[in-house]
Amino acid sequence: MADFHPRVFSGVQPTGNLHLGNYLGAITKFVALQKTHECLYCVVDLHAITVPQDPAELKASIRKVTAAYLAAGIDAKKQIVFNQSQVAAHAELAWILNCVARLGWLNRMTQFKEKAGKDRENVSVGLYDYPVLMAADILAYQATHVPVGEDQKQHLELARDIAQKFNLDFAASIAALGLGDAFFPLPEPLIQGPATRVMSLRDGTKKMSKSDPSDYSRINLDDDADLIAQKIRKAKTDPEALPSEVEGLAGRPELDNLVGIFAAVNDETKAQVLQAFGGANFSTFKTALVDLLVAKLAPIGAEMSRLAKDEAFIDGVLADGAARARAIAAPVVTAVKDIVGFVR
Ligand code: AQP
Repeated sequence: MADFHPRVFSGVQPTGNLHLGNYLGAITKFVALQKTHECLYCVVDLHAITVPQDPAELKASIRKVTAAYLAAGIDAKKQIVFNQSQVAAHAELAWILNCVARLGWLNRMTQFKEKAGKDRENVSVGLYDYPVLMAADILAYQATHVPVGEDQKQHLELARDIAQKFNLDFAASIAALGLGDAFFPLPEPLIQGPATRVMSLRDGTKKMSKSDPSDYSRINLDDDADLIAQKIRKAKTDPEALPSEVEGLAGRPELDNLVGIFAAVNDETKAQVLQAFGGANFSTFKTALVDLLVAKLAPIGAEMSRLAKDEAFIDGVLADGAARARAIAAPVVTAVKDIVGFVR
């Protein structure tokens, strides 16, 4: 396989309030990776409209996610921050990859099954095709690394399958054009750390999610200190004290979740958290967790609100990022057209 220039791509949907799951599962990784990699961080608005969106709210959410990226520490001058709909390459490549991906592969996607539920006949074709668009997002930049939460693992595997099938189906054409033995890299998912799947504060078996009807199921990035304290105090727990070993978390999903959150925010392991809190009761642990969360999130929330008010600034960041993203994606899409056999 050819050597590919290391490049990171990832995105967040502008579909509501960003929460602690998005932050720990994705955004903190984005911030860390920019020290070592060239990165593109996208606000995936084309993905957002796979389910109905109010146009005014969508616009506000695109700006809010951008503000969250910046407030969390992403440097939009060094890296590329943009919204997907401003770069036509995503939709263009998605169509070509639709003709590479197999129906049987998409039929196995668990996120579609969960989101469509019983209303399968009435959901949009876009919701079904979401993973192919996600493959196009990544491959339009020949990205090699994709930081995501655990829930996106299956979609990443599909993106690798699509890249591999394209490379194999068009191997002769790729070679004839002098493009080496593979055109697309097989993108690596980066899913690491103690909080790759942050769970609902109300139910330790359900993922923390923007679309959960209960706001008490999640900590939003712009919740104030009082609300964070209330939500953690009300978070579901059990009557036992905290164990001293990680094995003691088995069968206690809500506790496991809170310990994972503490560990991720404090940049330590669950074992280290339990060494410190083993034997403590929940109120002691929750108080420490609130202090930790408030110290971490309050400055981000304040900066997000400040930035989100400056629409002209945010729109400028997105326009600049989109121009730089187009410059990387355009030659990739042109090469794909040549490989496939289009006249241009
Ligand atoms: N609970 C989570 N724990 C860890 N990581 C998570 N991510 C999402 N939820 C968690 C990661 O955040 C990134 C952006 O997610 P997204 O907004 O693109 O899509 P999503 O996974 O559909 O987010 P939600 O909150 O669950 O939205 P709804 O409710 O609209 O479906 C991804 O890297 C994701 O893995």
